[in-house]
Formats: sequence, C-alpha cells, structure tokens
Amino acid sequence: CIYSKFTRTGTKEQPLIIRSIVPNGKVRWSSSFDYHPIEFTSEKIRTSTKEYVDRDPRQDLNIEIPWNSDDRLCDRRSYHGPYKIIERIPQNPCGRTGITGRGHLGHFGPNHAADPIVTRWKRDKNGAKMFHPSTKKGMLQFVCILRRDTNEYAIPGGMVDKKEKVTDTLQREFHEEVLNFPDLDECGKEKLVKVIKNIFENGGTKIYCGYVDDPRNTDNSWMETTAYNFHDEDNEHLALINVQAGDDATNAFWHDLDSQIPLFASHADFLRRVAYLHKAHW
Ligand code: RP5
Ligand code: MG
Ligand code: MG
Repeated sequence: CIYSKFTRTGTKEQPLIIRSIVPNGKVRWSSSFDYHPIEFTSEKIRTSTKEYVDRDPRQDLNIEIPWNSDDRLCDRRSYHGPYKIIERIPQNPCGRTGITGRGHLGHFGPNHAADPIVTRWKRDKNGAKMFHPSTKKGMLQFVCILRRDTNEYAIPGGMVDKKEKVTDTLQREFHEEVLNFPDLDECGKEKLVKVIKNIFENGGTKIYCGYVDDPRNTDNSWMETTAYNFHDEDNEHLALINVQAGDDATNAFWHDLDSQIPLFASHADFLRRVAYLHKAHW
C-alpha cells in the first residue's frame, strides 16, 4: 500500500526522522500489529503561535477543536468522511504511517491544499500537435515546478489559507509559485491577474479530491487536496504564458506529461487522470 512508502519526514533542512516500518498488510488500523511509532512534531510547529497552527489538545484539556466540521476559520472535514478521534486527536483514515504527532503539518486531522494542473498540447514549431512515437497519442505539457524542499517535480499547489475558498487558493498558489515576475509593472501584473482569474473561474475540470500520499503525513495529521485541470486546447491563452519560479520552487517550466517523471506525493496519479481525460499520452 502506498501509504507506508515514506521512511522519512521533512525537508533537507530538518532532522531526518526515521519512521517505523509498516508492512503493506499492516497499514489498516483493523489489522493487528505490534506497533510503536515515535512521536514527532517539528519545533517550528510546536512553538508556533500562528493562527493556522493548532494547539495540542492533549496538553490543555480546555482546548476544544471542532473536529469533522467547518468552523469557517478552518475546514476540518475530510473528503473521506468522519475520522475517529482517539485520545483527543484524529486518527489518519488511511492507516498507519510509521509516525505520530503532527510532523511538519500545522493541523491535526486533514490539512487542505489545492493543486492547479495547467495543460496544453505539445506542438512543433509550425504549431502542429505532436504525438508520442510509441503510444501514438497526443502529448500534453503541464506547468511543473521543481520543489525546493524535496527536489522533486510537482504541480504548483499549496495550502488553503484560513477562510479561503479553494478556487482562490488555486489562483493564489499559481501566481506565487510560477508567475514570479518582479520586473513586471503594475499594469502588466493587473493584466496577468485578470487573465488567470478569468480562466480559473470560468473553466477547469475537477480531477481529484481526497487524501494525498504526502511525505509529511503522520498517524494524526495528513494532507488532502482538490486538484483542477485548466486546459488550453488551442494554445490561445494559458498555453502562451511564460512561467518563472517563486519562493517554494527552484525552477518552473512546461514539462511533457509522461508516467516516467519522478513526481512529488500523489501528483503522478493526478496527472495520469488528466492524461486519461484528454486521451493523451501517459
Ligand atoms: C501536496 O502538497 C499537495 O498535493 C500540494 O501540491 C502540496 C501543498 O503543500 P506545499 O506545496 O504548500 O508544501 O500534498
Ligand atoms: Mg506549494
Ligand atoms: Mg506555495
């Protein structure tokens, strides 16, 4: 089962925390297993006073977190239905991860993200669609980043902010992660924001919503996302934009969609769905 494949947590700058090994057949909570994972919550999370970081309800019995509900500040509902609360904290609905605590995640329970998958057809210099030599299917390209933390290719997604709508997160993250043009004047910036807003709010196909097999997941905190595809069929709008990496990425570019790319978390699964949607090469 993919949920136990990560043996480390955190980023290059963080100490390496070794997870307990969870054999594939022992991931589900229902299977009995002699299991003694270590607890890990990064110092940054433990000492944070930021509003988006939960306080630990095991340390103060007065802390009541509205689990499984949306209190408008934070949506604590899971796409997988109500999760269990065990000894005052949530239990990962997808099973054992080899580590307890929050790791590097701010919330106990689901930590919601949004992933914008922007695609175009790969074309030759005359503008003709290109086909893969072995599958004979049209080739898609997507806006890809190289993540600064894990050095893997990824969709330019990010966390849903407090009180933010997913549709707004998709746009904000796309701007922050790949449309970093410090030299663009105000008028140019405004134009770019308008173009993206128009496309992101009037088009888009929901590709996935649910659990992400993210290296930060723990037995008590996990990532969930909503992934949308914004596709430019005729190279008229999105396909023409240049991309340039923002803070979270070391690089941003249009990358060919292919099953062989080493991708972060469950991003290969989302891109495979996009390829299927457009009957494209994967
Ligand atoms: C993944 O982490 C999601 O699919 C999304 O792409 C990403 C959000 O986290 P940050 O990019 O903000 O670290 O689970
Ligand atoms: Mg991100
Ligand atoms: Mg970001």
